[in-house]
Amino acid sequence: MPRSISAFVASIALGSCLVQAGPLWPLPKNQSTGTEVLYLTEDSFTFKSTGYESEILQAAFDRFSEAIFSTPSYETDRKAEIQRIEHLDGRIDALHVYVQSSDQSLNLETDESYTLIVQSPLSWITASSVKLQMTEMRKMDMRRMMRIWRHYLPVAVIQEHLEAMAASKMNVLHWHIVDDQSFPMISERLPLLSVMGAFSPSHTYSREDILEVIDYARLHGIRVLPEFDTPGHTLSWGAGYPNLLTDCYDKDGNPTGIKGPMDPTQNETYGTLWRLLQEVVEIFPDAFLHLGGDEVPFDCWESNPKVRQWMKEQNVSSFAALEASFMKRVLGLTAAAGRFPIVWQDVLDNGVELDSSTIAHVWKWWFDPSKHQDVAGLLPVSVNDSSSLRPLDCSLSWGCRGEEDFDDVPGWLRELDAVTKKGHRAILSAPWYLDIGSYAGQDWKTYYQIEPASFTEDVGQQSLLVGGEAAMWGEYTDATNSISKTWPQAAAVAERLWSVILPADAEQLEHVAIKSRRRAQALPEALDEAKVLGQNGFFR
Ligand code: CP6
Repeated sequence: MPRSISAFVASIALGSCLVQAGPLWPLPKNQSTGTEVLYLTEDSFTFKSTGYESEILQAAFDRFSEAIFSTPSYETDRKAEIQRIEHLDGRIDALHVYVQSSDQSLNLETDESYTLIVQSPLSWITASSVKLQMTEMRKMDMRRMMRIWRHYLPVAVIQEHLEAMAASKMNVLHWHIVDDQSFPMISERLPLLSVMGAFSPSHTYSREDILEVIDYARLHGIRVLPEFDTPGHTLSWGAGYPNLLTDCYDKDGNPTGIKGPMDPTQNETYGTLWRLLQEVVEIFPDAFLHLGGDEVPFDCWESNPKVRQWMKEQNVSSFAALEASFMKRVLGLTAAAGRFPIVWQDVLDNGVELDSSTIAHVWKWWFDPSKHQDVAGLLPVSVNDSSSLRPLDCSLSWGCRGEEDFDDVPGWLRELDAVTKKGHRAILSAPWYLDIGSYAGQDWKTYYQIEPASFTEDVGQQSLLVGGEAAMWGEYTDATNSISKTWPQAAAVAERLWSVILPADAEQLEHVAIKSRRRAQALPEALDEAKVLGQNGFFR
């Protein structure tokens, strides 16, 4: 039995650190607390690896030594401090870390559970994998992710995000690396993408930059999931390779000079994508690739006589079917490149029949029942309008597409039900748009109260929800405010995702009850904890 447990809380003068019982973040599955108060000092304390050694472990030791002993000392009364330490119950001289597996790769199957026992003079951690990230999260391993972009962010800012992610135990960076405004990734095979499409030559990511981000992430136990969004959100691609995009026409059939989504009717479009994809898989090692597929506007395709002619010839009867044929070819290329695909929910909503191995990314908080007539027995759609549940302010132009979007159940719950009924795995970001926000960073409470698994009581369906994501779209954030807009709010999403309640899991009901009680207690404490983390420089 541990004689005493705890988080490394207040760090104090003398380069020492008190170990006290306090709120742990994220909440562990099990925790027992003793009564003794222990301490560490910089001179006597060491980390020691007793299992498989690794670079990741060493990097973590360095980071935590720094975090424990180099934090600012605001309680600078040294004398009082010496007296305090003399009255404590014991010193911890070492933390032994026993990693049981030699496998250092990070993937969807990585077991991140560990047990921490705190006692004097020796404490230890036993972990299955080198990723000392979490206590076991029952049967569902929720993946916490975070997305950034649209303005350019320097590598140093991305690294700061990675540090904050590691501090809140987020484990995937969803890097939405290109969008309409800019193509910052330097491609060796298609150099004009960034030469013509980036904001400027200095607003780019070289291969070295990207590899640096990926390695920095790896040493923090984080995977990098790149997104190359097509066929929409691709304006910047057209600066260097205009033939990739569709020419739009006006009502009188004259070209407007405006470009639309990618041109799905030309083989060269897919040839160019294939060349880029080969480079992408050289650079990004993750098994998954995000293919986008969101918000494809059909009006430009419709206006283009060549596209209409092609559709007639190929017997493609609708623009949704045209989008489907594009996505299917891109999915084929992705499989050929050896990556598993993730797509935004729009692709499934538009009726594209996808292999069930494709992961659906749910981002809309509204729901269009007409797009889901093929799925029987969905959560009932009620038209009674309880406005208190509206997740966001309807004055935002894209927030309210008609009253039918909002009823007593958030649209994303229905969508999760629909896509998992079709057998797809799902990732959820709809309730966690950090870029939107309401008053002065108060949204973390709303983020924390989301119950992502409550869309069904079917354990099979619940098990298909593989992750959640705190999203920071970069329309209104850049290097000057991206960190402060994102943190520490994102930490509330992380804690929520490590503590997801699965209502249908009968054998775990007791645990669920304990968890929800602790969650209720943790809410006020969590804010204090976030403040401590903030003061200690985790969230600069
Ligand atoms: N950019 C891109 C965005 C969004 C999407 N794709 C987006 C728009 C509105 C909301 C959330 C996200 N900013 N490329 C859609 C996935 Cl509310």
